[in-house]
Amino acid sequence: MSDVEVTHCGYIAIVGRPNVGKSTLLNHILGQKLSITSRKPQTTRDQILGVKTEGHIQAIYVDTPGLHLGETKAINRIMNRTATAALKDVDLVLFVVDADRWTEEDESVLQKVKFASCPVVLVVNKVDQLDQKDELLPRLANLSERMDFAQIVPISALRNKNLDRLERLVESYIPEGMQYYPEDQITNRSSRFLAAEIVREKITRQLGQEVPYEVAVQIEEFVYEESAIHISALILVERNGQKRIIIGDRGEKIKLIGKEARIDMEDLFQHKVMLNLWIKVRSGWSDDERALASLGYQEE
Ligand SMILES: Nc1nc2c(ncn2[C@@H]2O[C@H](COP(=O)(O)OP(=O)(O)OP(=O)(O)O)[C@@H](O)[C@H]2O)c(=O)[nH]1
Ligand SMILES: [Mg+2]
Repeated sequence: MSDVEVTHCGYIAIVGRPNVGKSTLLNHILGQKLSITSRKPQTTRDQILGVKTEGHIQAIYVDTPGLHLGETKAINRIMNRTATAALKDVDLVLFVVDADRWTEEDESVLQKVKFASCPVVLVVNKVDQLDQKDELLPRLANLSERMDFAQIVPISALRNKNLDRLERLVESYIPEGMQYYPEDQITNRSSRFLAAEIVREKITRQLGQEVPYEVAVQIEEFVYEESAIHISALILVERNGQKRIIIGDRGEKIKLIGKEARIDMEDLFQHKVMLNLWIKVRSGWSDDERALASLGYQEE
């Protein structure tokens, strides 16, 4: 007779400064696009869980907003606090850095992860961007002196390089325990949240120098019908100029944003989607505690 199967379950925080590739890493580990990404810093704004269950092992990855310096708006404080909170009560920290550079913001993340009560693995991402292959080893040696890391793993999240090795390493840190999520569940976030995030990603990618955190998306309608999911999303921006950019000449940009968002939503929900977008200027919302609370961002 077989006895009770032993299961493993653990939390892994993915932290680092903005733009190092944390969300890209999560998506490539899951093999599914869950967390939004862009070339601009401060793309991820909320903590999001990505759950990967393989046989008896469940890995719960926590993607976090990039820890950043020098911004004082309420939204920035909340984002930094969200990222710092993820360092507590996890079984492992993946500290992600860019192979190409070490900045003041990396240093400030380092000072925080030093206080984590669990092992910290340094993940050196974007190795595909190094001009010379022989640059890597001296860089890793240099990084290894900054802290007593459990391991250092060079990867390219975008090109799926060395992710297998990283995942096997992560598994070795996952303790025995009951699995929190059913094996087919990949996130703790609702479909509404994911839909809003997809719209925000498409907008972020269209904006020029404008900062992504000045755009918020609120789902006003999410109705599932046999024929299609009907979704209405309200886009909030800080300034008129941003509204003009998002709408574009004769509404071309917003049409494109809507089309790209719909395609991603259909892919994620595996269902036809009818998407409506609205846009409003509400200046100062990203520094307004009440407006933030109504959008789901709470200061404790
Ligand atoms: N060349 C290269 N680019 C990468 C790699 N991983 C991520 N990127 C790119 O880096 C940019 C930032 O990636 P994100 O995953 O959004 O970064 P993030 O750390 O989640 O950023 P925030 O959410 O703003 O903190 C995107 O343009 C990615 O395509 C990589 O391995 N190689
Ligand atoms: Mg991110």
